[in-house]
Amino acid sequence: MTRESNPPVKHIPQDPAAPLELAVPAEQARAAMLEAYPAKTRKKREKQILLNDPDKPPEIGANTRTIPGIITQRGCTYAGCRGVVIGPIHDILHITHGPIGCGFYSWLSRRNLVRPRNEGDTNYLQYCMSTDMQESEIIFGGEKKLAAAIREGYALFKPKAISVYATCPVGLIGDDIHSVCRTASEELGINVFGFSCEGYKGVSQSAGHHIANNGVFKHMIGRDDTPNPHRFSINVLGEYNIGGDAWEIDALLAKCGIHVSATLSGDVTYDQITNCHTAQLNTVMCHRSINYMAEMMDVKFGIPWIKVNFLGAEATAKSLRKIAQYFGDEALAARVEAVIAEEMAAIRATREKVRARCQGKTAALFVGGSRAHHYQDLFRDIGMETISAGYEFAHRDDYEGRDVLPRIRIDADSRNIEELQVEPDPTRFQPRKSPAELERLKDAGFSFKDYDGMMREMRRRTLVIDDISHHEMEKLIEIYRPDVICSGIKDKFVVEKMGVPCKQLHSYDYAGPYAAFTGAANFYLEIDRLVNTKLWQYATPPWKRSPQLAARLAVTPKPAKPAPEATRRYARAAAEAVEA
Ligand code: CFM
Repeated sequence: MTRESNPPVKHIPQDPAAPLELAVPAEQARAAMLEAYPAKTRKKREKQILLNDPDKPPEIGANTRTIPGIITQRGCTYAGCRGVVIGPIHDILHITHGPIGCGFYSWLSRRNLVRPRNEGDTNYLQYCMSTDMQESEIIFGGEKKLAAAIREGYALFKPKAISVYATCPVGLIGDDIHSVCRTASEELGINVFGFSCEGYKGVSQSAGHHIANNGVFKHMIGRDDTPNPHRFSINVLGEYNIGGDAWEIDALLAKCGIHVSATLSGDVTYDQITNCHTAQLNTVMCHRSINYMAEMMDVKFGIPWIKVNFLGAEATAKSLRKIAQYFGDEALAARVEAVIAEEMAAIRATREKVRARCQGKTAALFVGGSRAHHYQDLFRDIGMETISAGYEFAHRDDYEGRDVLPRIRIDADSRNIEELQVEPDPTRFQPRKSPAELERLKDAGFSFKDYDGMMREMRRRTLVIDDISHHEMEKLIEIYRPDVICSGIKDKFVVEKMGVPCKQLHSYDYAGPYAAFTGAANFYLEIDRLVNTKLWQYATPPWKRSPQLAARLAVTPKPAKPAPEATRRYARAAAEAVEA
């Protein structure tokens, strides 16, 4: 298969604001995706598949229920709470109250990477703890079993804290996990707290993020007021250390002289979280999963927050400069500039080499609630174009920018999730900047609590698709055949069977790190390998085998190239080995 037979983009204009000239106009691709749906489904999906306008982002249907029968990429509320936000805290015991499958699938020991800092540091993440509910508990209630599990966990490990997560059946039968936790806390003398994060609680894992933020805020933040000795101390919120990303960010900031008090939540301890309200600034990587926490800490303790992105060399440099500007210290700013110059120089050759090989190639990204946006910066670094992107579960503000917040209608599903009423702490609220300093920053163009969203940074008339279905993904590939698709395990093999390389951006296919400068260079090299490999030439896609499909797609059916002798020899040897 040769891509040249059906290139997705006819012309790439120099001006980043100008639309790409696509071989098949985006309107046509959208119509082809919607065509197969029954009227009611189509009406809903029409609001979720849009043509982008970066100047005036169109209103997208987001954070709504997936239509039953559609194959979605989404996960559940429990996954967002226990799996994503709280899972990485490595020295508290996480007990899943529910059937064993929920605990097992959120074990995530390969995801939550931990590097103990000091002798004797504990890491419980290698253990998977669950109450393993059975039919008898479903019928007669599971509270006793939960209380016993908490006692047993404490007896075995003597942790500083224990957290309990409710799964769907727990909510359905009405176990009161919070009262069990309160009793256990009094009995054991440690912090024990629960999360009502039943899988069905919201329309996706996004609801679980909100529930997790509320719980961490109520039960952990602010419990230790030990003064922070670091002058330039920040928290990195919404960074989950996938593939070691948080370690790259930590090391880079340390080189600049900036101390990370806590990363919520990646390789982080209970003590770091209980004390992180003493930092000077909150920086937010993944806006979707943790904007609630940033807001609540600002109101209660006076810590302002800014949006950052450490994915992509240019984006990382911009974020470092923004942090330095916040602190307003000349020596710090100079150090940051020196670090940027040094790091950029170290990856320049790699970036240029890869750029020469990838320039003009295309990507499509469908991931979670922030990466489908952030990774566009990495592709931009190497001259690749994002022709389509979308989130699994993000809200309108992640697409259109935070200025739409007052205009978002709160539906019954969102109302289901508690909004904490937070007030300034009577003794601990302490604004980090004086009004005069804030005014100066504002005059210099500095903005707090700002997130422009994905659409403002994507090309005009590219396709933005919320909660993409398998059917739509297949159509997208048939029509555009992007050089790479970034997605997750639910699509990976469907995409690859269609002859398009797929990079998982949730697990990184167990590679990475991709954050900061060294991480960016890793990503460039990996994308180069993916989009320039000859491997895909040896796959015969369906339209090469079917003249009818080829006619429909207006491509010329050609037989697949025979593999070189060495490859055939290897295949023969492998087959013989299997037979033997
Ligand atoms: Fe935030 Fe995430 Fe993401 Fe997310 Fe996730 Fe994730 Fe993600 Mo998978 S918190 S929204 S719920 S950046 S697990 S670390 S990769 S879907 S884009």
